[in-house]
Amino acid sequence: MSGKPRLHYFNGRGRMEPIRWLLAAAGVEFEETYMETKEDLTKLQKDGSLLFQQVPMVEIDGMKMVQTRAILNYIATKHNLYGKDLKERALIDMYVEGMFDLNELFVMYEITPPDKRGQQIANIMDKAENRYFPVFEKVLKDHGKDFLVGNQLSKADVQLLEIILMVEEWKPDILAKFPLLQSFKARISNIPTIKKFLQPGSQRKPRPDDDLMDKVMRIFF
Ligand code: IBG
Repeated sequence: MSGKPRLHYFNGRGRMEPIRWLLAAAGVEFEETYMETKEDLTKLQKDGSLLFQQVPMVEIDGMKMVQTRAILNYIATKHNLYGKDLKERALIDMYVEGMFDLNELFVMYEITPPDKRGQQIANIMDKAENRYFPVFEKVLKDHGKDFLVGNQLSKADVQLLEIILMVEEWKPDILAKFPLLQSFKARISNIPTIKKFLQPGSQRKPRPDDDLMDKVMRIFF
């Protein structure tokens, strides 16, 4: 075994992408095994690798971890990306849960029928612009610091950049009304590990296309 974490998922964003982002931001190299068919999922389910019969699953430090948030919390704690005390952690949790709610809409997009996709994207853009981004703009404005919590990089910053870039793929001017999120984006994108992850050829996954959406349907439904 190489000692590198191994990620088990399909070759797309879904619920695994925040895990890829966090490992990359922490400077951790990782390997991936992609499921291509329902049989690949069934095999993992039958061999006892998946506690709740679900992926994402990450082999890390001798464990087979499942549950996206548990995996993220483990990586964040291990790499000091989870605040310095209980109150910072509480803030990080609140911000990240909001981001998960927004991200979940993107995850669901991957299984949205073609005739409903336009409506789903419109809903995501509306939620980003009117519910979530104003909150993070205000957080940055109120404390005047470079990072969301405690003036040091945390998993909340990494996840916010991920979601800003996802929303911008659909609405490039989404940050027009959010000057502090614009500078936040530039700052976090420039952190060396993250900058590297943003380069072409990294393990970052592209926006889902029709082929990927078909594959997801075939594996899970
Ligand atoms: N709470 C779990 C987590 O956060 O990890 C949920 C995990 C989950 O929903 N996994 C799905 C799964 O393994 C794959 S995400 N399902 C198999 C099963 O038998 O339950 C894929 C998915 C997408 C979009 I993308 C909608 C639904 C599923």
